[in-house]
Amino acid sequence: MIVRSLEELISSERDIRAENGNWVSRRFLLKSDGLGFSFHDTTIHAGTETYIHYKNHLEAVYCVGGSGELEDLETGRIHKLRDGVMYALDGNERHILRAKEDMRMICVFNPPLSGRETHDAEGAYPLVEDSAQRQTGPGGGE
Ligand code: 9YT
Repeated sequence: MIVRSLEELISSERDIRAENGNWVSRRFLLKSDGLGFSFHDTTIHAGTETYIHYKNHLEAVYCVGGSGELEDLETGRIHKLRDGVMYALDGNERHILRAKEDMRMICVFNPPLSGRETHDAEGAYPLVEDSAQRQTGPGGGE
């Protein structure tokens, strides 16, 4: 069994800030934990707009605080986000997150993130190879 608190993640190596300052992600579970998914508590900061395209990962996101919107760039649809709304990227959809207030998001990734990934120039996380444990792709992700 694994038990972790947010307090112990903050300021640890599981506490990751986006290079552009738009979000902070506390990574409760990573690939090394062996569950087959990763599990994060992410805050998207108020007033920010973030383009994301996870080409290598599926993600489910549950908003548990704050408000903003999600634009699905595949369809052009805009969805309001607030406490109690979940979205799942089951088709590697390109999207934009706009936070009106700080949005607290609980995120699950499949395959799991390995650790310190931040978005690369194309708004994606590189896929970390099992054997080499090496980051590939533009920007290197770290
Ligand atoms: C909701 C979302 O995808 N935010 C970007 C950060 C990501 N969730 C992460 O690394 O935890």
